[in-house]
Amino acid sequence: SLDITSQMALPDARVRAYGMSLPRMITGAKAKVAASPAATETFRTNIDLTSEAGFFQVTLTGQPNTDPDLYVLRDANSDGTFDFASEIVGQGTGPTENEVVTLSGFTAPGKYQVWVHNSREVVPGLSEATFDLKIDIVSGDSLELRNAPDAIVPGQPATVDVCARTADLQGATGPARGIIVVGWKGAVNAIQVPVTWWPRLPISVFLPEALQGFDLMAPLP
Ligand SMILES: [Ca+2]
Repeated sequence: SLDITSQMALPDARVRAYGMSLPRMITGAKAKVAASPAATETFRTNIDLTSEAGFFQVTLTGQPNTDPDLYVLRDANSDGTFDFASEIVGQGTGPTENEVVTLSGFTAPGKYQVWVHNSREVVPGLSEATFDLKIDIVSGDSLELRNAPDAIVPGQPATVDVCARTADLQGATGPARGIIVVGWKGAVNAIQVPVTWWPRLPISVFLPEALQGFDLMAPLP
């Protein structure tokens, strides 16, 4: 359980949970050099996000002497295509072989695509870049909150019970990750508590020890 104590009234406090999720790994992907990210040589992979995500990060690890660029697009107008000019939601276009894109706040459900554009031959003649992708998205409803308060009274601890529906995680090789978000008006994601689940017996959900009971001194900006 998670104990929340505030020194000030938070009448519209909201506690939400995201997860549990495991990152998706893609290894040994390849892209040939192309002038434009919209070219067919660009690597693309689909992400179908069916519920809001509390965390959304794509990490690209490339090989030396390559310069892949990373883009995350969302089919915002739901026309079934990803338009490079108008539907980019995140990008990493540094001059080296590694890139990371982290979407801020909460990510709306929808159709997403990750693009990797091999932007140039760093070494003449090396026209193909090889890279790994880690797609780390925390979403889903297998992390359940019971007794989540809709108001927090000063000095009075509110206890939230955290349960993982482990049936949803059968076969997972773990660790799976969740996030509990405590927020209030004007600071909807003020406090984020990570939760980790390991597939071993007995089934356990771990909250970080330092955060099992914590005081809210004042809302963050
Ligand atoms: Ca579109």
